[in-house]
Amino acid sequence: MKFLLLSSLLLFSYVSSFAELEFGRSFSKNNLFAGIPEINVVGNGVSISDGDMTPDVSDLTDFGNQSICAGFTTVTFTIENLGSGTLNLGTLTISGVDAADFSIVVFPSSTVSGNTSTTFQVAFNPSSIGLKSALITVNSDDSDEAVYDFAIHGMGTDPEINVQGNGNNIIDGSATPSGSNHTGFGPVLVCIGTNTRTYTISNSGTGNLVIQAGGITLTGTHAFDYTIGGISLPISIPSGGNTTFTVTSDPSGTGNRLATVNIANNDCSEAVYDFAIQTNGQADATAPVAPALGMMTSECSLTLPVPTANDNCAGVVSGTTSTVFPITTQGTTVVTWTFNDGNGNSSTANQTVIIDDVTAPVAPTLPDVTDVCSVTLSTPSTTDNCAGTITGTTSTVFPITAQGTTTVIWLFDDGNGNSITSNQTVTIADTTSPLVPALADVTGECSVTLTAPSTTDNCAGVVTGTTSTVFPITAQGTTTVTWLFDDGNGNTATATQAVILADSIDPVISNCPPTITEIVNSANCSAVVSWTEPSATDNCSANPSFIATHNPGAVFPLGTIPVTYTVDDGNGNSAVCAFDVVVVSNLNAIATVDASGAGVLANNSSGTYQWINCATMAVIPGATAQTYFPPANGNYAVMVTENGCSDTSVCANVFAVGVQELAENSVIAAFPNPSSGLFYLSSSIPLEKLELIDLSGKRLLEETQIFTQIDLTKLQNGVYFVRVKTIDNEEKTLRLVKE
Ligand SMILES: [Ca+2]
Ligand SMILES: [Ca+2]
Ligand SMILES: [Ca+2]
Ligand SMILES: [Ca+2]
Repeated sequence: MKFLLLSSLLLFSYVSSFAELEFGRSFSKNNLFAGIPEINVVGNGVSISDGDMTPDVSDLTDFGNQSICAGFTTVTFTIENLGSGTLNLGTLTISGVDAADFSIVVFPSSTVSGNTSTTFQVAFNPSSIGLKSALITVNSDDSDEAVYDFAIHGMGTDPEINVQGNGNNIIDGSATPSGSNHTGFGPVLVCIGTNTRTYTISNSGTGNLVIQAGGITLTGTHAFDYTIGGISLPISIPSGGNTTFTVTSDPSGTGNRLATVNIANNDCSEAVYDFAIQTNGQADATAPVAPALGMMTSECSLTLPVPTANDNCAGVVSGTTSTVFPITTQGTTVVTWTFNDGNGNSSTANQTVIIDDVTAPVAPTLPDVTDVCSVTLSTPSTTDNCAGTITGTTSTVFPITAQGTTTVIWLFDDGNGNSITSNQTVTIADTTSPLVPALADVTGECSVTLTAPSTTDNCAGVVTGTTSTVFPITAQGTTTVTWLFDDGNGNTATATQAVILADSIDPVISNCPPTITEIVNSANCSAVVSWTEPSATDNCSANPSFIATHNPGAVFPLGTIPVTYTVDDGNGNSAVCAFDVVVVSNLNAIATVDASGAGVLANNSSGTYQWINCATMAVIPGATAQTYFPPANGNYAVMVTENGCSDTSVCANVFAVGVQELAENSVIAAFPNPSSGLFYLSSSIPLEKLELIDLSGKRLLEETQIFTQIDLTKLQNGVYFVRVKTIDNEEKTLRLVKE
């Protein structure tokens, strides 16, 4: 092993020599030694005097420290030929008590041209501790320094490593970690915890204690849980010196975590200094430290920033909450935040949030609105810091129809106790009158009550007319009714309507009495007559009044007195009820023609008689007997007077006075006589005329045709006279009795 190293150094030495030869040097002694060689030995650029017996670091004659068990030290010296002549070198030797600890590993050239140089290399590889001294001798043909020698020395060393933790020794090869020397790390949290121990490496030996790069390693089951730090390798610790390094434990699991620290060094007896370390990995059992969370306020809504808590393992832990953000509920909300370290440990913290809207909605500017008839405002809106768009409310009822100016107060309430109002002015002005309607004339008989007419208005719609005229109208003729149409907004229109009343219907009379006959005694010849008065109705007049000629209870004289009730409806229409009151005496004078047809007979058996010629209604003087035979045919009545009261009979016809009798040879007869009604005539002379007369002288029948039969079946039983006239102008009266 050492041989191989020396060979490589030897090769290097030659190359180095050639380099120095090639570049040469400038020597100050050239002029002094022209033509002859002159040796000079140099170390580290410093001349080493021939015979120098005091090794010195400056010229590399002091080789310094060198471990006795590892490596060696080499020094290169230069042999200069300061003269112009060639220097021929002889043997190069190392001598002295410790010559065996030194060796020449690169030899110089055997000849050195003038003003050039060559080099050689010496290795120091001590075999034991202590100062090792030797002498190097260079033999040459230099005229005055043929034996050029100088002393060298070096220190054989062996560092002694020792490691301490916590001021206590750690035995090399220790397998029992202990807290006292910090090979036991104690409990350390797996999650995040680390424990760093510092160890001191000291060198109590000679020479430098050298730890090469990568010289401190970790092995063992859980070596990956530990890291080495606090030291920069390689490092050389001088004798008596020390240095420190750290081992940091970061357990990746719970329980005992074992590893071994290995320090590879140049201590010949403890080339690997190792010891066991141990950590107790701890699970996390500590909840995050809940923070104190300040109260947060806002007017409308708030989304809380997520708070954090510090956890021994998880570090900064963000809170979580079931509260839904943003919080918009007015008032106080307590948000509970939970901080979970992910290792089964959690804590909570409450945070008070106060949402308090104190800002009223923005007062909007509302435009004035005008219209003719009515206005229904559209609902305005405004904005609020919290509620956003807010629509207004009002107590005003729409549509607004009131003429003039109405101020509508809109209320905007944000629902959070804040509100404002804004006014809006509405002006309604109707200047249009209702339409004037054309009203038709109305006609009637008695009365008219008009139905109020209507018209239309731009605002009021249908407007019904009013009038000062009092209904019903009953005045006959034409009445002009003036109707007023008022739209209620100060605008009116008028229209007239003619009402024409014309009553053309007469009153109607009911219960008009019939002829009233009163028979009075002869005492006063008058009668108090009463009757139920007629009644009247009229299409127009409710109680039409009568004008009567007589009233019930009036005194009526003998005779026939017409009574009239005249009723007038006041409208030019009238009706009349007329009847007779007949007052007759109970004398009841009756004059009848006697059986001869030539006299008249009064039926009365008492009183006095006075006959009257009906032709002149003159009293016939002296004719005062019950029976009167007038001197000529004619009509006669009798006035019977009794107790100062008179009664005059109906006139009776006397027809047989002075009648020419038939000739003896003419025979005219009627048979059967009496008969039940049918009588047959027989005559020897043709007849040209026949008259049938009753007892009162009234002529019932007159015939001019040939007749042989007289039919009285339809007459009452009694006595009748048949007066016949022949073609010879003879007359005969036959008396017929119907039974
Ligand atoms: Ca924790
Ligand atoms: Ca508000
Ligand atoms: Ca109007
Ligand atoms: Ca009438």
